[in-house]
Amino acid sequence: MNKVQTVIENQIGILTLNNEEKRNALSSELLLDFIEAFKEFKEAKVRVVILRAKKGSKVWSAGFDIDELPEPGRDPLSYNDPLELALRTVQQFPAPVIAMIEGSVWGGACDLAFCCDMLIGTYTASFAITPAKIGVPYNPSGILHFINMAGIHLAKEMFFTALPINAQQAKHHGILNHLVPDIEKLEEFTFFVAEQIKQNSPLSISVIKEQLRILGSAAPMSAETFERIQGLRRIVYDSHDYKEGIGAFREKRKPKFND
Ligand code: LCV
Repeated sequence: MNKVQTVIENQIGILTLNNEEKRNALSSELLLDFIEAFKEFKEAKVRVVILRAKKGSKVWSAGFDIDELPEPGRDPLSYNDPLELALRTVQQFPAPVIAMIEGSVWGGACDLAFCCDMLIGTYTASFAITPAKIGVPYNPSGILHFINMAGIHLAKEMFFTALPINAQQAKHHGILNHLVPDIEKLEEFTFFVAEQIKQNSPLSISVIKEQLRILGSAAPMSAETFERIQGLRRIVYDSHDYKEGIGAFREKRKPKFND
């Protein structure tokens, strides 16, 4: 497991993203290592997981690895893609997962952080939801994570502008549970919270976590409505803008989207 580092200390699993040269972009390789790490944590019966970047990181994660986005015409984020598997791994993990955030969080990495049970960050934390910047669609489960986390108006603003919100805004809107001044305090406080969780019943916590997961996505939807949402996404991943957005990122230039 090269792309993530894991340590277990006093029943706390610590997973550090380890792909600094690509700003912790979520490549398939990293995500498969990530899922493997959670399997180890589960076997070791850890009571809390802390998900972090290396100390001092300016970027917590740059999001989905854009080099791995498929050519137009194929769903870029389908049910069994590694990012989706990783999100469900976090959501279905039987103990709390705390995202400890230092630095900027982009696109799919926001989804990953938002799927964690709590977020604790420093003033360098920021969050951007980026599909419109690259000309890609977003999947219904991800959109629901953003609505649940940010509320509909902030979710719209973040999707439409693709601009980062800063740590204070994130705290104000309840995205960050806690905002602490610097990395030293971030580590100290996150471990303090983890220790508090460890005092409580792991069975009770795991059952309540699962209940919250189910209830949090309890909006009923007909099969026809679901197919319509899927169809809407296809319009984007079959489009000129999809090709242009990814091409522009690779060529390090501003994209020219269709009017
Ligand atoms: C591949 C990268 C990436 C990257 N992929 O360093 O949610 S969705 O729908 O939008 C979804 C599809 C998604 O999550 O898309 C990704 C969204 N992420 C972004 O828009 C952020 C893209 N990255 C950046 O804007 C910058 O890299 C930041 C601001 C994060 C860091 O800037 P910095 O100047 O520190 P570089 O840009 O120089 O990046 C270092 C290397 O990492 C690659 C990037 O291409 C560069 O590679 P080279 O050294 O080969 O030039 N890299 C960064 N992000 N998401 N590769």
